Amino acid sequence: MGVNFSLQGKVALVTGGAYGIGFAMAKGFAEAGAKVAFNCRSKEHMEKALEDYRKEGIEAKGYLCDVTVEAEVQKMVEDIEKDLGTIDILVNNAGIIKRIPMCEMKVEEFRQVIDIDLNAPFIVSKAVIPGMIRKGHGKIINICSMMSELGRETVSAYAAAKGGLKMLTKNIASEYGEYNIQCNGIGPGYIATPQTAPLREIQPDGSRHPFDQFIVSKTPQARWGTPEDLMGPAVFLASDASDFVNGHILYVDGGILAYIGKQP
Ligand code: NAP
Ligand code: GCO
Repeated sequence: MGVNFSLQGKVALVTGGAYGIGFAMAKGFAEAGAKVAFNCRSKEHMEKALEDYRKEGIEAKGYLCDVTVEAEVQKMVEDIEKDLGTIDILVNNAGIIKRIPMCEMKVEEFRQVIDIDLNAPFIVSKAVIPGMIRKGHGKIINICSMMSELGRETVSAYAAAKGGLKMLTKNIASEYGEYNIQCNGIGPGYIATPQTAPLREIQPDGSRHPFDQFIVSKTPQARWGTPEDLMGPAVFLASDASDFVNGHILYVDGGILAYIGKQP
């Protein structure tokens, strides 16, 4: 029996799949045969995304939905089930970051990051799992982060959320493995998307951003990741090929977590 990486006939929901990492993973799923659904909050982002998917030859279905609002999520899942069928693959990708020194961060700012990056994966998973149980299988992929393992200045809320998301991943794997649902995480390293654009801005003197230089020096592969670097790992964790992988966080980081850094 050959290894099966195909997603033929599967229904995949990628939250926040309008652009960035989510868009790339959804493209990978479509190329592997899946029917793709995605959501975002902005009508403008939605319309641009549908055009971008069409340019890739993908008839993705887009849903305007704020993943922090349970009623919106439940309606979206019902609509996807009517339009495409029961969801086989869920990627909790939608997320934000706020880079503010902790003691300067307002409580509502901290809460907003936790709400989107941690509470929402709970809300969406809770809405999708019953259908997976009925179907007898399911794949949940939570997009964690290097900040599920490490901290750094100004990202306290984000690191707390992504650390929690790592443990939510392990707990879903523990609680629903008996229903043939595998729940794993992907921990991207530093990826060139709109979320990290401020860290890569060219300086007034034309030099690269100091953080850009720092990350490249800390990455054995000496480059930022691209959203496309996440496509293969996502297809693997969404496919039958990973049916006995459960509760695992797959870091796709060019080796940065393994590397102490070059001696100056
Ligand atoms: P991005 O470019 O900022 O895209 C985020 C996506 O999430 C957008 O489609 C956004 O669309 C959507 N979104 C945000 N809040 C939402 C909400 N409340 N409801 C529905 N959709 C929402 O981010 P990215 O860099 O692709 O990152 C995607 C995921 O990977 C995030 O979870 C991020 O934490 C994680 N990650 C990123 C990196 C990196 O280096 N880029 C590394 C590790 C992990 P709307 O604004 O239109 O809603
Ligand atoms: C930051 C970056 C990181 C990346 C990613 C790393 O400000 O440090 O945004 O948090 O987004 O999460 O894995």
